[in-house]
Amino acid sequence: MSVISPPIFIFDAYGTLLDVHAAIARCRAEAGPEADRLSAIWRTKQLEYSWTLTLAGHYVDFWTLTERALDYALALVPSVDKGLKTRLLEAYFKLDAFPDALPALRALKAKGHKTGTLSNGSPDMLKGAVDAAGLTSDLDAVLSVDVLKMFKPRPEVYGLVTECFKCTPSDVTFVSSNRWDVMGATAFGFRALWINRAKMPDEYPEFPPKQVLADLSALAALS
Ligand code: 2OP
Repeated sequence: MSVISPPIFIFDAYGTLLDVHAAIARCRAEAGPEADRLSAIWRTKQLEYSWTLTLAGHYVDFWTLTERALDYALALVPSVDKGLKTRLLEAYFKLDAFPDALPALRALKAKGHKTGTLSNGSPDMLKGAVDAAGLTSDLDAVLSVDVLKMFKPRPEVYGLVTECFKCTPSDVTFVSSNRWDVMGATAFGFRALWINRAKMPDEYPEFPPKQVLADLSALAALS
């Protein structure tokens, strides 16, 4: 299957450009043997809160949800020192990008594509992480759901992209490592690529990705 590459490439942020497990990686030695379990629970709860609140018609910003999810994870995994909370949150605010993120953005920019990110992240945390990761100058737009007070995968959120770039959904290639986000983007009419770094099984059969890629380095080969 060939990749169709409309001119605008929009990336999910957390888990796609930014490594959500980079925070625990910075404290791994102190966190002990259950460090990875803690990080997985942290991420799962953070997402769960965003979806359940949106379903209930409420909104709490993603940074607050990130802190609450960490509190929950620390309570559930008592072997990890609760004193690491501040360091973990500071690290999350300035997450590392995946090593292939910047080269992929640069390759797309060199080919004349517009690029951006659309994230559930609140504006401050998104700016903090994108700046710290050195991605800012290679992104034409950094879009947060916060203006709408609802989270992906609500269709209104994907509409922020078409509004920002004054384009139609078919002009957009949406890139995410989160299969649920690929579902939302596909349902909205974007051509979505799934970055399946973790080799997870496929889901959401009604809303398949246009293509599955192992990582962002494959994007550089798109024309
Ligand atoms: C995002 O950046 C939460 O990964 C999700 O929107």
